[in-house]
Amino acid sequence: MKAGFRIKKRYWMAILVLIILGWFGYKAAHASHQSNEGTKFVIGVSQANLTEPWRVAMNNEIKSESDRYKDLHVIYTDAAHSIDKQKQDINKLLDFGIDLLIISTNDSKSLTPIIAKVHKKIPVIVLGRAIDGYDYSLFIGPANEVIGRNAGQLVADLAGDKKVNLVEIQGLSQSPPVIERSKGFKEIIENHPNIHQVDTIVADWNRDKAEDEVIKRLKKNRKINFVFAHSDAMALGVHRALEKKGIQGFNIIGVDGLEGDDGGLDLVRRNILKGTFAYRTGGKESIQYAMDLLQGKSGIPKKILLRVNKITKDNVDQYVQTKQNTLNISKQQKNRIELGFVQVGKESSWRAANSSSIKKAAQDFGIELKFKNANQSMNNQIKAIRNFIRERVDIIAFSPIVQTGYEDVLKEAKMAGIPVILTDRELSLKDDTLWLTSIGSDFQEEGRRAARWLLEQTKGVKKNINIVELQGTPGASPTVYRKKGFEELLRNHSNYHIIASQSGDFTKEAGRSVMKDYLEKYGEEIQVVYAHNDDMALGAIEAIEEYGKRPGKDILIISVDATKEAFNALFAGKLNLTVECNPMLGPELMKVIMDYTEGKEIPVKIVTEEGIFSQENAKRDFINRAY
Ligand code: GYE
Repeated sequence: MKAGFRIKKRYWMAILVLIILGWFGYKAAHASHQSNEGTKFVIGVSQANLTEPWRVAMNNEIKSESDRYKDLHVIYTDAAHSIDKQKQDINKLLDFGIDLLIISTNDSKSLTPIIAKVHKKIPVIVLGRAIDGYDYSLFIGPANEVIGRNAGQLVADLAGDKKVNLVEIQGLSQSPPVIERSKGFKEIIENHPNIHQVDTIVADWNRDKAEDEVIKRLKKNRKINFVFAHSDAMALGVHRALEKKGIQGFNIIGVDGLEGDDGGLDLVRRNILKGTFAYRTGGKESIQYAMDLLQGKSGIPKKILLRVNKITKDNVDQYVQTKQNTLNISKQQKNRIELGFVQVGKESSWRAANSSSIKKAAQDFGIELKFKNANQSMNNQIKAIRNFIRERVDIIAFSPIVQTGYEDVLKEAKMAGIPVILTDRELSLKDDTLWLTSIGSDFQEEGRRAARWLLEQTKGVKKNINIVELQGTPGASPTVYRKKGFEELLRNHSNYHIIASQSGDFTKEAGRSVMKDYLEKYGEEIQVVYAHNDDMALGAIEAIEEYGKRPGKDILIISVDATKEAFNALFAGKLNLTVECNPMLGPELMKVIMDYTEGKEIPVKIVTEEGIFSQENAKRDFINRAY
């Protein structure tokens, strides 16, 4: 009897457990269904790993921002450092039917193909680390070269004239932030003969690896007194190694500036780090832009580079308190925002398209626009900016004719509490706190695209190829960087020679007259013209025809801008390539102004989307052109 009773009791217990499990299972399913109730968008977040504190902070930012949208559901995956697993994660997210992918990768190459494939189906936001090429909707990440340069400058400031034996501690070898931070860092320290980089340690962003490696190096070189680590986590590893060895007096500089115990800000406060460079992870911005993309908003750029803030003992507490980009204007106080805009001039058809884009976007966004033309004179621009300051406009935007000479007037605007936005062209000023953000093209990449096309077209040609160059306005950022990018790729090919290079000031007339001189001087030797904009190229085409040669056939013509007139020259077979430089910056300018008035974090650089147009693909794209 007893045994039988025992069996019955177990039987009923099992039934009871099953009922309880079933009930919780139903609740969980119903709850997840409830949490999906009203879901309009599903975003997939593919994270490379969650062992790097920076990525944990990034996911937390994504979570807190996405919680603000009731119609949004987010699914997270963690690849745990495995490239293959991240590929599987991406496919799993696609199988869930996500509407948009946010992905943060470890390196730049391995996932580029699968991201390009996904981008053909749904929008893709690449977050934190760049990938090769441009097959994605939007990249959001820190201005890594700025981080490197600022870190180099901080070492120089801390060292003064003292002798420095420095070790650089890098993250994952060949990852974009490592390459860019290292490049910026070396650009600065190579100008300081007292600073010697005696070693480089690759610690894969890993704190413990940094700790182990630096102990080995210290045995070889006891004179090390400075460390620049590409992340605060690795910097902490160095500190722990030195503490174990009882070594004092090291100057350690990190990057990331995260909150929390052992975060960069805490390490600076505790004087473990002499400095770090804080920037937002981009998690919050990725959700904001994802919703803009999913809702079909205009003015979405191609790249967003996040502002970098140098943090030392002097400003660490003030940094934490200050709300980034605090406004002295708010929408409820003013029904319309007043924007003072100072244009370069009327030198090119690109400029005309740029001006009309800004005027139309101001109307579309309901922003009151005060528009001034400087007729290619920097003094006129400075005068116009001063007038806007006197008139107390809410915000100033302008396209600097040249890269230098505006520091004083920008300081006056900052003193007056009027934020300034750079559009189109850039400044070479190191102090990037003098402007809110810079919206425009990657001019150096435009130069590379021109060279890449030429190398492709002349692949296998062994004989000398002589190029004449028509430069833009001397000292203007497009001139400087289109030249730099073009030369960067040709440098490795000894049979390409730039036999002449002169400014045509971005105008058709000057382009024509300079080309006339080139033809008189070099005649038959010229095989290629590289013009920094279409207007000068069109002037050169006229000069070549007058000389009796066939532009586009006897002499290859390569230019930049991709204006309507350039397309007509492509169709006529007189131009061979025009690299797009998008002048339609109006929507992005007005959108960033609206974001700013809403207190959103504003990136330091916003890069526009661009392509290239040859005689082969021009017809297909011409009809959709806005300029
Ligand atoms: O290429 C040229 C204009 O600043 C990118 O200026 C712009 C350049 C453009 O005159 O046509």
